[in-house]
Amino acid sequence: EEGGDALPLAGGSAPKVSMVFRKLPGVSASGMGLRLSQKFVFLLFLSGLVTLCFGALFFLPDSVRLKRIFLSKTEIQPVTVGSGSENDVREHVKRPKEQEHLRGMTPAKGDGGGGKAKGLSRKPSVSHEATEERLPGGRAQEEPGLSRSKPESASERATSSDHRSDSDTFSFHRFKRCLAKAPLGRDGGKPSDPQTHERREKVKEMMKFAWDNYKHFAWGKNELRPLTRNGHIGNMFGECQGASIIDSLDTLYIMGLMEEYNDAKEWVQTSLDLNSNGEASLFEVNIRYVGGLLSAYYLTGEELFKTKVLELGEKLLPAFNTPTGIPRGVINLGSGTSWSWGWASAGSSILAEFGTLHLEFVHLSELSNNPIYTEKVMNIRKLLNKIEKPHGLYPNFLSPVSGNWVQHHVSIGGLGDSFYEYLIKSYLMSDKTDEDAKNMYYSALEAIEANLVQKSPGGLTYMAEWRGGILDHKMGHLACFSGGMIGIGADDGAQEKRQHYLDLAAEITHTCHESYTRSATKLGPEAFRFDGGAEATATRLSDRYYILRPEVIESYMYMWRLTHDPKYREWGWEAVEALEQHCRVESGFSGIRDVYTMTVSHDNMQQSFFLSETLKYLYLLFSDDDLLSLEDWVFNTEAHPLPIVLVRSCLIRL
Ligand code: DMJ
Repeated sequence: EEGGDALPLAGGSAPKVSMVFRKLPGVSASGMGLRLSQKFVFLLFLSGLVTLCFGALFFLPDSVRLKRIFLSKTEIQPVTVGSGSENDVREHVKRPKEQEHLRGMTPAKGDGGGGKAKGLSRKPSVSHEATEERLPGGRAQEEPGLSRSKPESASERATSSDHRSDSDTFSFHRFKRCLAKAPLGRDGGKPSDPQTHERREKVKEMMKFAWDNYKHFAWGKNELRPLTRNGHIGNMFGECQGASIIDSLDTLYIMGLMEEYNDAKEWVQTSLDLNSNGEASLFEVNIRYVGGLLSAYYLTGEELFKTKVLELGEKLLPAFNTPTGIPRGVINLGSGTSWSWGWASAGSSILAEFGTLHLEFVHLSELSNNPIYTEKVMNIRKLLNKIEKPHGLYPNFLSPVSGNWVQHHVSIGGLGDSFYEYLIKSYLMSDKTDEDAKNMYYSALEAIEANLVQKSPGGLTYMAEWRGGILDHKMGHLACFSGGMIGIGADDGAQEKRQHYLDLAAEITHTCHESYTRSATKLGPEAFRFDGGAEATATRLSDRYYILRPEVIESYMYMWRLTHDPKYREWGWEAVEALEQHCRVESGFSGIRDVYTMTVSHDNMQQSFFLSETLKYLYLLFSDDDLLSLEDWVFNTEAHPLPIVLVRSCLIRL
């Protein structure tokens, strides 16, 4: 203590300092005359001060350059946005959410957009009116400068860097202002002519009936069994439950069934458990759960849906851990292990499964500001673009290990279908910037036309299947979506082919309608043939069933929007009458085992896609075009509407 270890101060001497401190009680002669504990407290105070100053930088406006300097590299991430090109990379600086709240750019928790506080109340409730208030119609049109603009050019992109930090975190409020039309249209899409209105009301009643019975007998289960009046769990979603609820959220919402929508939302909040095990289909979970939750978020702005979908998205990523990055078909959401379907030859992955992730994954990146989802699907795209294709066709099975085709079976129906759908829809959803998707789609369509499209002796156009060069003259109900697909893609092919594609779309839709009219029940079989004298009819007993599928009605809806030919509404109404007559049972709707007999036998299953797709497409068919306008939305393959990501270029300008 006598100053032996006192530090000499500049210009001073140790003994002097020691003397000064020696006069103070409790002061040591060690260090600067401070005791060890005092040095510790002093250092603690100093480090606290430094942390405070540094932290304060984050609360300063964006323009403060210091902030950028202090941000670490990991916080500046490249994000590819649906361009299909590796060069289309934008930098996005992550910004803490709190800052946006301070600046009033995004709703603070609990306000109209996020609804978090509402979400915390025991019974979250939203009325259509209240939500409509939050979704004012046509704002973008009313405010010059806020309307949709063409995607920015490379040079515009370069100069827009100053705005990037304003657009990196998704803001639901700004998103709404970027839509060309209010999502629900002017009056919820109410048609002006009384007959169409009456038909639309009928479809709404069917939805309510299907929902009420599901709620009563199968609440929380995946589907309703309407004859035995219980729930079906199945194993497509692992141990995830409530598929009918997730699939119904957006349908209930657009129909204005708000009490039902609120029940569904409350279930998501209190009971949707994503920490489950079991074998789940990556494809089914993606199109129904991810798609359903994304749509629910984009329509309502409820943060709950966004939180859930981002939680789920992360759980799907391990499926991509293969040598090629082509995901396997089955995943355990709990453990993250994944494997191929036992029935898929040589451990292969299926084209319609790994090729039907793009739309949802681009939106997962949009909402999470994490490029990983887009990277995963762009990698699939790249591999498919590069690989050699027999006659330009895409076979249905690919090895996730070698990246080679496993069999040469090509189909626009099951196993292949939605891969083609997602090519053209990726292009449309990217606000027509994803040139790779467009080129791949048109090349595929050319190959399909050259190899698969056939004309029957009776003059019906159909899509045959291809087995290593040999045609199977069969068309599945699933393949009937292609009328709508070719229709919505018609505008963007070579100019002179526009009419050609519209005609082809109309012919395919007509053939699918024929498959309905040629049955006793006026519902279409699972597959119909064009050989052995058959024309659009099922020849095998095993193909005669109808499980409430949407594809034919889906094509009616698109063709109606594209042509306004009244026959499509008439055909839709025929389907409503047939559904009512043959599929409606006392406690819900059921598929039937044979469309060719009037003594129907029910399969006791109300599929969740009946609520999500069949009834939604019918409702849209009898609504005005501004309800979920095709200018703003694309529908995923389960009919969940996702916004066109033009929003991003618009957001940058706001
Ligand atoms: C739906 O789950 C989707 O449309 C999927 O793409 C194919 N089949 C069913 C409906 O038939």
